[in-house]
Amino acid sequence: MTGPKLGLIGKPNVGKSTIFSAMTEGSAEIGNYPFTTTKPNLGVAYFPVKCPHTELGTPCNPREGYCREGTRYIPVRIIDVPGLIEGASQGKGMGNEFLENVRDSDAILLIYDASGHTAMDGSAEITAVTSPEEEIRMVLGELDSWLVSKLGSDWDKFARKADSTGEPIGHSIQQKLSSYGVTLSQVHAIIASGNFPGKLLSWGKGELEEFSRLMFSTVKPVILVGNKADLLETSPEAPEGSYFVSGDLELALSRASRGGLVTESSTGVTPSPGLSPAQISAVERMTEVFSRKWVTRIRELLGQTVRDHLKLLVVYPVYDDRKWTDKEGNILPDAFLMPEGTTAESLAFRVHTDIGNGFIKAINCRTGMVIGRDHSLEDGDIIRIISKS
Ligand SMILES: Nc1nc2c(ncn2[C@@H]2O[C@H](COP(=O)(O)OP(=O)(O)OP(=O)(O)O)[C@@H](O)[C@H]2O)c(=O)[nH]1
Ligand SMILES: [Mg+2]
Repeated sequence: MTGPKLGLIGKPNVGKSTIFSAMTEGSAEIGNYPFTTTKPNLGVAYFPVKCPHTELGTPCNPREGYCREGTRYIPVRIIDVPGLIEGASQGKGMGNEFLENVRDSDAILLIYDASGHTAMDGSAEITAVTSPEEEIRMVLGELDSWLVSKLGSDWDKFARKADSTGEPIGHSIQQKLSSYGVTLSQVHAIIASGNFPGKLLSWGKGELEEFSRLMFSTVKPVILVGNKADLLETSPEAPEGSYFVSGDLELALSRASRGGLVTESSTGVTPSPGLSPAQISAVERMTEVFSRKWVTRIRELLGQTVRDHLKLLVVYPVYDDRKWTDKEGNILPDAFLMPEGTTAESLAFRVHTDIGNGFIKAINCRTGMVIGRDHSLEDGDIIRIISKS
């Protein structure tokens, strides 16, 4: 599995494992008490795109993910980690263990309790004991302090050595952060977008904090997800840019659907015949909550995370530009996630190093146009690469 990795983080008891289970159709342990999760859960979830096979009229044969009724489901990796409390960056609670797990996440879904019914330490409360803003500030603060402490460890020694080599500072920082999945061009972009002195020895805590803030807004975007939307009656006005979901109802619906109690389609949820009045009223409840305009379904959240926040495109490489198949005749076997601005040549390298090295030209299979190595690809493109090898 090669898809991007999304980390679910947040304070205890906000519903991370519930969302994880609903996303992955798995069964992480869920409990109404803090620190239910003591070890990270890893799983695979799928986000939907309209499958180009509908243009061909013949079903596709995905190598990864699956396709149902013209919708292709593309895999992403999800990690659910133990709840985070204040002081986690200094190792409090399961702090360090949790934070190490987001190291190689491509994006972070910061799950908070939009209903404000979970106390800061994760115990369930009837009355609102914390504002979502306070909760988000705490989690972001811990993320920042953790990265600052990692980046800042042995700073003087590191900076003196790096400055003396005369290497560009981005290069040294990227090496220091090599296990965090940050590329050299991303480090350069961060440095270019802030106000950083050219000598690392001149950097202080302020610079490290600024670097961390930029890293979590660009390289590893943090996406705010307010859970327990079912407990709210009206759309919350804040925080800006947040999504609102109901992990509980998502999980109930996915279980009901797998158990044959309901059928879900693009038009809604239909109860199967023979349900009890209690089951019917549960289905009505789900339908009502999911019909709220401000509530996002979690698979749409995954799709938007991949496209709008990680800025990845879905591209379909094929061998036959008319039948859209590989050499074995499989229709649209691969759906690759590639960064925006990806070229035909970089797709060739993603298919295989030899194909990249032998690149001659590519064909946009929808239009039949020949495209060169530097041509930027677009979301949904179906591309044939012609290569010497
Ligand atoms: N009303 C409501 N309750 C929810 C929702 N999602 C989760 N819960 C409940 O919140 C409690 C905590 O859920 P978990 O998924 O275990 O929370 P967690 O964030 O993984 O907790 P830790 O592993 O302890 O950090 C459980 O009682 C869930 O049933 C939701 O969308 N709505
Ligand atoms: Mg949990």
